[in-house]
Amino acid sequence: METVGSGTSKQPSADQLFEKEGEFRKETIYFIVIDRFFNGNRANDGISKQGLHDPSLTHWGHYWGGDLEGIIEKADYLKQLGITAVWLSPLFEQVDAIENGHGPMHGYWTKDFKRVNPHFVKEDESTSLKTCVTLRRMIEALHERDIKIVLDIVCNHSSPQLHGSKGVVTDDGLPLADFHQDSNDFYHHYPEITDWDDEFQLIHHEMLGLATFNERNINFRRYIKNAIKAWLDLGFDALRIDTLKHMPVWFWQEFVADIQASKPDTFLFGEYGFGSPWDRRYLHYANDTGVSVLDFALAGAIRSAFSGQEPGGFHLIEKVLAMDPVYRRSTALVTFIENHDMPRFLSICSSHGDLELATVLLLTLRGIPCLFYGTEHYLVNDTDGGNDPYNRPMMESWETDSRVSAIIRRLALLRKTNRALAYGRHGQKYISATIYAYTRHYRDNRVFVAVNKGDAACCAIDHTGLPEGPHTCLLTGESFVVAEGAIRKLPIPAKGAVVLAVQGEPLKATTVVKFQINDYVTHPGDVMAVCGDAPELGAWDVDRCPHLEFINGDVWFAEVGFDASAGRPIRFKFVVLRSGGQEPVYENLVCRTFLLPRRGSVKLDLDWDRQ
Ligand SMILES: [Ca+2]
Ligand SMILES: [Ca+2]
Repeated sequence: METVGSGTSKQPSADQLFEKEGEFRKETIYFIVIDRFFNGNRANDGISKQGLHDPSLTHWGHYWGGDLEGIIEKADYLKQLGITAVWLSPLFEQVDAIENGHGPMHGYWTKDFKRVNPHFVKEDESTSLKTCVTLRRMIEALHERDIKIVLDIVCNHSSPQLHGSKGVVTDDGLPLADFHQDSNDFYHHYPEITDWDDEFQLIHHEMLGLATFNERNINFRRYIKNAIKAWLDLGFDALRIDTLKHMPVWFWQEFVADIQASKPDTFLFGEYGFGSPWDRRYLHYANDTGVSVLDFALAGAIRSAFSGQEPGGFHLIEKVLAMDPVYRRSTALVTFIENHDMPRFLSICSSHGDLELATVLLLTLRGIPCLFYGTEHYLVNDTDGGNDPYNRPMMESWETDSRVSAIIRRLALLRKTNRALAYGRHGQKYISATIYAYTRHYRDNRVFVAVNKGDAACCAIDHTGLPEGPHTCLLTGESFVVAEGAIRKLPIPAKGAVVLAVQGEPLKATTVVKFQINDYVTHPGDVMAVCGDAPELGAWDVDRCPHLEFINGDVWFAEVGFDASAGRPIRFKFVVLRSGGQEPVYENLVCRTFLLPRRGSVKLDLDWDRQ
């Protein structure tokens, strides 16, 4: 049984707690289904006693042999591809069982949250988190190459009924829970969800017969939180959370608080299946849990724009982006065009050129892009329309010279260096069903993108937002001249794209605070600023205080550097500076206070105070 404080976490010092925030917006994530990536160790293929491994690679629900050694061997490949973070399918030990041809190669039937899946490590090594050597080697191999690692976690459920047993969970090998002998109340005991609009059912009932944890049980909560903290202590940088919507918002708030108390720079994002910005419950999760979410709406819009499944072409994307002000943090949404639960892009739209354009959009629109393994080689299997499990083929190639690989490499590098893609606002410049042109804009950083999924075309862009003179396309090397802010003739070939970029100077200071203010709707000509007692905040002089950048609707954001005031308390409030000699509008409060860390970077994500 888990007891209070039995986790292995070291508590960070007060200084460390505030000097580094979980900033992930510059990253490009690559999602790997471990079993389908690379078989780096053939000796561990036969470890299952249940015949779960299929050496013929024809039974799609069986293990095919991919493992952590495979990730280590391909770490250089990942580096070369240019991605900066990997999301690994769950690593936890699974129930070793198979039913109707389906086993837990996906990793979503956990047996022990403190042990590594033995199918992924050496056949004779300890799978305990405390001692597993291969896991440590993999973390080291990725970190040596500056690749961050996302741990995929499931807190909602363990495993379904398999050979008479259900939800048997151990705590680093010791008995902990059993759905059928649930004397310690670890599980809810309700039937399958039948009404997806019923809040009680969503939280308490089962999904696909999976044994569903009872989050009201403090011992369950301590077990799961301590287990996840132990993984983070090994070096994982972020968490991807499965089935976010099936646990209450208060559970996630407590979870995030405890995780970030232990490791403050942990970025968390979750799966709220098919969440839509028009759905209030989804927005409650997206905005109030402290967990960012996967952007299913944008994925659906990009996919449909190319497949024609829905009419409207690129207007479908416009419609989703127009909803961005409903999010507190739209630039931290995790975006994608395909994943392990839906047919691959090429199954719904077979043109390689379209996949390339969709990848350009993914890597340059707002949000943190997440690629699915194999996208870089046009990997696809169209059996049964490419639905699960046929969307999870084995990786076939390790070349890095395909057109789509080149796009990924160039744009992932741009994301790392140009803050317009990480933080900036989206400005639409031209749209039709087949052509989409837009800019991303943050301070002196600019990125201009035009994508054409139709026949060769030429359009005029009146306000590019780019400086005067020639600009070279990052994808084709072609040159375009901006005169009086415009590109009068922008020819784009059929299924072609143009990406132009201007890089500003990154902000350097002892302490950087990222101020974000939500919930004040400004008018054209208004500028949001942050005004305070520190010299860096203008010492209350509104003519000298730093301005924020408009992001969308009611959100403004900026990094502000502090040197003289680093380590000291600041008092401040937000103020809207208005044009035409109008009085500024101050927040209605005495002041906000914040103790600046001595060094590092922190985020303050605040709402306008009207009192
Ligand atoms: Ca293997
Ligand atoms: Ca639940």
